[in-house]
Amino acid sequence: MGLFTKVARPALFRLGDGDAEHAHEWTLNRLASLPAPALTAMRRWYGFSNPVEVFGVRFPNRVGLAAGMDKNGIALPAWPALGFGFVEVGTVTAKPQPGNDKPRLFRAKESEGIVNRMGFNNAGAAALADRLAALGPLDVPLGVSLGKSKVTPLEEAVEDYLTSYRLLHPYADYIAVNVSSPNTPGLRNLQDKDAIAALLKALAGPVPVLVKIAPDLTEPAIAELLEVCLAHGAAGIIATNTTLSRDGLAASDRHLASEAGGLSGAPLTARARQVVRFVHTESGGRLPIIGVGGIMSADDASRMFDAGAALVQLYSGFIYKGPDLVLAVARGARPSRTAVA
Ligand code: FMN
Repeated sequence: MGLFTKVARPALFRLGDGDAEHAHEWTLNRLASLPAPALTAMRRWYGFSNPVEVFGVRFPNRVGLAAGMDKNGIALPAWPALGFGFVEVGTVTAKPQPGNDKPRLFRAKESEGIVNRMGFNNAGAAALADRLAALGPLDVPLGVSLGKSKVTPLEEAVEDYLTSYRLLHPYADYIAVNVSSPNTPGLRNLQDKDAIAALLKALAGPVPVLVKIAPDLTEPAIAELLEVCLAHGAAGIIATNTTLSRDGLAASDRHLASEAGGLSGAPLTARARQVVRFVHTESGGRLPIIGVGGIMSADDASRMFDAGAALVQLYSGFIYKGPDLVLAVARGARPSRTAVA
């Protein structure tokens, strides 16, 4: 059992008992203020090199930080030091917005899950662009996740994404189009054929664009979306976002079933993998996949690779297991022969 599991996690979870979001903010701020020698020491411990090229981008290893952990990019140098081979910042929106009322983040501890309805709380695309300009290039690839501002009507979504894209694409190794958060009313309608086609057309350019999808889509809906992604030059699929399902919650966490929001972590493992397998098979391996959802162990990651993922990302697993998991997944990453690389 590593230092994180033995000491840091219990302390953080106690800190977060009343307010999980407070624990999150506290940790992010600590990570943001780590001095360079500490980052170097961490990197020596957690860094693992196993380079791979996917959609034309070279990754030092196959394990990334999922969107939502560092929405405003305040702790960017810390993530590679914790072993991540790429980082996805955001989701950011064209207009800064406060997100939903608190509380909006709940830990389902027994189930190793998280329920959140953050609602894209973020400082806005321009603030992130300023931060990235000041920081200079990261030494791992940077994905930038874009979402729709809450106040923007769905009919004006393309222009809203485009505003963020124009500000941020110069800093991004890839752009993630988030059309799958359950916490912005109507957002998931943008997964429909015509809407995603319009978005992909508008964002076509030199930077690879990936589409992040929900685990609650039916297979016919995913198949339709994949056709559009292939027709309009999407570079890949990120599967999956959080689920509206409440299956897999342990008895002591059942009270969270009635909280609105998306569920992540262990209850999502099987469904996310199933979606990755479907995307891989249905697209004939033509769309590289970033597999995300319920990766809580190196074994879960191996199964995600076997299902067809070229890269994986962690969110809840990192909260529950800490940086030891990043290293274990990076070390064990052996994508199957069928995975797109
Ligand atoms: N996904 C996004 O694309 N954009 C977000 O802003 C975002 N915010 C999140 C906030 C929280 C608190 C959590 C728990 C997840 C968020 N996600 C967001 C979803 C994660 O990136 C990931 O797709 C999902 O949690 C499944 O992975 P996991 O089971 O490893 O957590």
